[in-house]
Amino acid sequence: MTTRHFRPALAVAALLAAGFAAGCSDDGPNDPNPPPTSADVTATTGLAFNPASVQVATGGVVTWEFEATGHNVTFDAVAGAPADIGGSNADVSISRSFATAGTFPYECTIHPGMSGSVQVVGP
Ligand SMILES: [Cu+2]
Repeated sequence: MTTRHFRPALAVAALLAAGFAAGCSDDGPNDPNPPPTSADVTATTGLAFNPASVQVATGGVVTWEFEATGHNVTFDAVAGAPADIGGSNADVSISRSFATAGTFPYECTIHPGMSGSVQVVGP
């Protein structure tokens, strides 16, 4: 009889423990992983920015690594966008820092449809 009384108690304890564990997991959004301070984008010979979208923290740096085909990075007219990487750039890496939070779409004006965006997150 004694053990029968203990078993439900143990089951309740186990459920409470599981509940606490789930509660801890749910606290995750209160302490999200911060966005990275840097990101790399490859401007490929296949006429694409890879990845097409990157995210960095405010003040973060994005480096475009230009492969053998010449490309540029021309930002949409969005307040806070950094200077364009104009002209035709091949076999070189060029960085821009992003001081302002927001979403900054860009394109390569040499290759219609070749576009990407940088999302800058945080205060
Ligand atoms: Cu291009």
